[in-house]
Amino acid sequence: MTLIWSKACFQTETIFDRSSGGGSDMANVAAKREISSAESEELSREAKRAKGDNKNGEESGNEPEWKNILSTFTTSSVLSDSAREKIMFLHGKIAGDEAVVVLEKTPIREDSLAELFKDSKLRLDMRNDIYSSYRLQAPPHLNEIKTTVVCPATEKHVKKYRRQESFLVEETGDDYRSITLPYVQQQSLSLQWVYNILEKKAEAERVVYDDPDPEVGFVLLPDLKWDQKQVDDLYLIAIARQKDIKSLRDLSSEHLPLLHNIFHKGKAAILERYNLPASKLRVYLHYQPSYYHLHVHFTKLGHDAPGCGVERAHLLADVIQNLQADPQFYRTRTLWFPLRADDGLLGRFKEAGRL
Ligand code: M7G
Repeated sequence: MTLIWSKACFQTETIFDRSSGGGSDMANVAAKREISSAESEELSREAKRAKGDNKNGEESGNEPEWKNILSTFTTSSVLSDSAREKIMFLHGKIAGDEAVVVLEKTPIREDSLAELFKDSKLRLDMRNDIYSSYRLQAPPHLNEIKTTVVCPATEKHVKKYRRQESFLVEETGDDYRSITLPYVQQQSLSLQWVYNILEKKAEAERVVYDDPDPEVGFVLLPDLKWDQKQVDDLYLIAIARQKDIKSLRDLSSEHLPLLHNIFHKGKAAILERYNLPASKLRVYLHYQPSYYHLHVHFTKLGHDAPGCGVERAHLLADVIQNLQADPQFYRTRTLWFPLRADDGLLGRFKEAGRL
């Protein structure tokens, strides 16, 4: 069953401005038009806010602003899309800056059904015996598109979203130190968004739980991928306060108190806020992650979250047990993970003759 919680809770979900134009504006993403320099400056400011200046349009304490920073988005390519998942990843430009835009149709919510049936227009496509098919035109507010903007986007962001063939890589502890670590130190995506969260400079009103302890503390909040409209696709992340743990590979038994704390307090906070028991949660770390600052994913069991497959996700419960059995487990064991064809790290493994 779909659970819905307070308006105050889901009003805080938008970290990027969105268009009140909804679907029709989004459908025009490929349309190019000239813009004046004043308009361009305004859009650039908007893009910077979207990038990291961290206000979510609620400064006034009212409804989020509905500005259309995408009205001048020019598409250069569709990076990937899925008709089944109703999602499209686009590469293009906003006011001269490289941008990645993700458009995703949102699930139908149980609490909106009455309004949907009452206020929609229905057009018959075909009828045959007891079978009929219609097009239902819902009121715009029930037909939104979750829109994520990365701007200015780097080449690494563009690669992250481009559909690519993947290869499974085998990494020994030595491979990590000689191939992966040097690459990660040179090439990782910026962690500014993580520091903004830890320092309450961004998404502060979205935080579900905050443990300020510098050793075992963490911040738990909704993941960028979750629109918070229904618990069915719940997705939160717990970001460790310690800044020097890049990934699973850095963990040793000395981090057990931190991992226990995230595991137990994270689950308790989710039970309290969303009424979802631990038995309904998948709690895991990615290896390789995209962002090399320790964080833990909490997703609802049954929700097919991207990256929850066995080739990338490591259950936190297993991680804890492995470290209890062997304090250096993740520093010494061979780990397997998928890399995309155009990932620079894959190139390094090939150069080293490891693939
Ligand atoms: P990951 O395992 O490093 O990489 O997870 P992945 O993106 O390939 O899964 C990082 C997680 O942080 C992902 O689930 C992202 O959706 C999420 N995330 C990324 N950014 C830039 C943000 C952000 O600005 N805010 C929030 N709340 N989550 C983010």
